[in-house]
Amino acid sequence: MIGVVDYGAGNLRNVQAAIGRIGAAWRPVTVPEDLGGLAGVILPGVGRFGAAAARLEEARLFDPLRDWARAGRPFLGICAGMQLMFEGSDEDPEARGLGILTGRIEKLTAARVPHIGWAVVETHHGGEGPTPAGGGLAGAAGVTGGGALFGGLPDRFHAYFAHSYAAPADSASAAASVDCPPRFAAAVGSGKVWGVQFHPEKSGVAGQRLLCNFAALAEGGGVAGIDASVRLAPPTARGRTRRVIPCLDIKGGRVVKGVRFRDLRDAGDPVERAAAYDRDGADEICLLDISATQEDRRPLLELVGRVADRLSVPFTVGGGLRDLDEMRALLLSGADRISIGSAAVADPDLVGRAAGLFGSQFLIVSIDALRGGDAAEVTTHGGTRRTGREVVAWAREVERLGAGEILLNAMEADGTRAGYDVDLTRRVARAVRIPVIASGGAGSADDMARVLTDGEADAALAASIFHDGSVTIRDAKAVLQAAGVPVRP
Ligand code: 1PR
Repeated sequence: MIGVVDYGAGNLRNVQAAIGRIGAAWRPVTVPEDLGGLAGVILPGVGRFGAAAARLEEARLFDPLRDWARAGRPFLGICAGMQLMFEGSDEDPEARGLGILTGRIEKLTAARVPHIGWAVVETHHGGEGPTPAGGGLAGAAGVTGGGALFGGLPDRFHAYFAHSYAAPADSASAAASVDCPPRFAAAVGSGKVWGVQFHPEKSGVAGQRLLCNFAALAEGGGVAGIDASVRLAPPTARGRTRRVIPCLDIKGGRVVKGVRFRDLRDAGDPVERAAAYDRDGADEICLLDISATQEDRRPLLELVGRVADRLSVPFTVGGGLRDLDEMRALLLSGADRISIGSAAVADPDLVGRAAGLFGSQFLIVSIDALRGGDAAEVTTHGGTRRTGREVVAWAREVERLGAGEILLNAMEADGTRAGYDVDLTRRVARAVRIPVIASGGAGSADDMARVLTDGEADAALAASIFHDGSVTIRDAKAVLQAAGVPVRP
């Protein structure tokens, strides 16, 4: 039995779903007594270092978890959970980490921070770990070295990251790294005590295999596992890649798509569409409840949960979000990140409050941009209300307030298939250091290549061309790769 530490930060559902998918038994750990009888412990992480450490203290789990890992018992920290294994972090210098590993977590100095998306992990053990045996398990209890955790994985593989801080690549405990650049530690630990900066629960087959290996380390075998015969294609890129994001606009429980935010047409069932795009190689799925703000409605938690349960890649949800409780509810329902548009304009402080509580990497601000000549104005309520705010200035402002990414919707281009607004995208991308998702107007994979190169976007979001099947995600990736854009194949 694997324990998953639940310290109230949310986002456990995806870790739990991923463990369930590999056939391992798990239960939540909320108080020290829950640790009794467990074979291994997973410490997921969401939010700021200091807030997460404080929650562990409040739950009286801080010392028991430290003692558990120091005794060499099976332990896996994920993202902020990995960072907590160190002595401290630049994020909250006064907060104390678990001190399982020596060293401190530092602020990332990459070109775009937060670092969000798929990047190539390079393991330090030099080649494949032990080949998984018997149902996809790598080695047995007692196996030490990186091979045990990385069994069945190539020495370079893609994994999904969402973070602004990281352990230095030269940390004594580093077992894998990413050349973002700069290079940082992607995995740390040895024996049965590990931490990974990426999200294995959101990293497709590679992530499943790693979780399976950890379960095997903990249980000493006996996990159903995954199909070990699937060979992972070696990455063609290095470090950070650009993302392709299909978007599901939702109204009345169905996927819809319009042109310039009007004339909506039905485009299928959200759960089926999302699962199909995941299979086709989507780097992330975006779901926007486009009428929630206008209808003054609460988030679609049940639908979000059903979509999340089918996904092995990250899931962003937006539309109608007005307060922290709604955001937390979405996290608990399986969203990995959330997007706010209208509410950010109405209450800019909400951006800072959400970033402070959940972490910037969790928070996207959606900007619906209406072009008028060279200028572009921010609109809200599905493009029906003008705000008088200029788009580039608003982008700078939301970055200052704590947004981790910008979703830039070019309304004039939306649904037209005439190409992205490359000029506006580039102006916004140059004005901020956080990543920018370009949205609206994709007509071909070449359009995506253009907005990811000339437009300097970090991700290309598209809807119409994927919904009508004129371009598949896999084909788009092939074109991007041929154009020299680093992507996850
Ligand atoms: O303001 O916090 O409630 O968020 C509402 C969200 O819903 C915003 O992100 C806003 O852009 C979006 N939205 C509101 N109304 C519409 C509409 O279509 N009537 N969708 C709408 C805007 C943008 C993307 C679209 C891409 C790609 N659509 O969802 O899928 O532009 O389209 P394309 O590739 O077909 O060109 P709040």
